[in-house]
Amino acid sequence: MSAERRLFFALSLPAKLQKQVIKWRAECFPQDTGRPVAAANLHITLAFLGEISELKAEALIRVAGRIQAQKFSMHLDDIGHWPGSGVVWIGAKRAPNALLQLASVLRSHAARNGCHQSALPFHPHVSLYRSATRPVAIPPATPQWLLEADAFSLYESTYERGRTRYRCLRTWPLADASAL
Ligand code: 2AM
Repeated sequence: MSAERRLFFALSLPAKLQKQVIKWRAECFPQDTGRPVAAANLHITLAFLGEISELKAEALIRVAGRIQAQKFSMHLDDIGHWPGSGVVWIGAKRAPNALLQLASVLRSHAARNGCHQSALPFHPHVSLYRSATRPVAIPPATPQWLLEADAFSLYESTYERGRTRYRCLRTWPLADASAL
């Protein structure tokens, strides 16, 4: 029997934006805020699939390739802390419809393929810290970065030598609105 892998669909952050976020984070949060997420791991999860078989992964790769979704841009203008999960995040006060639609389609395909989906509403965010269980002084604002999303990807999450790594398995382009 083939091994299961921990997979998720996500939007990546361009390398330049990753660097800007990391620099701002170091300037704005105390060092003991929590476990900082590595620059290369900054992303917006669209649909979490959990530990799944190769067969399920192949089925989801096929459906992802048939999704027709459009490009969008979003302002990363919101910051928050979820003490329960220990996540400090940045996100969007107003998530673009194209993003919500893409996540919704991916999450329903995931559910149809037997991947349990959280009952919590989808709240697009970039996790900056994990294990932040104590109160966090949240900076008043982000630098209002603009994230231009022109593709989405399937990632594998692995844990090796004490480090979480996300490996991009496949990427699909998002279309210009005029092409749909
Ligand atoms: P996050 O989106 O809050 O950062 C890979 O593990 C990604 O999937 C992480 O970004 C993580 O959280 C998200 N994730 C992990 N477990 C999850 C779960 N049970 N439900 C939804 N998302 C999850």
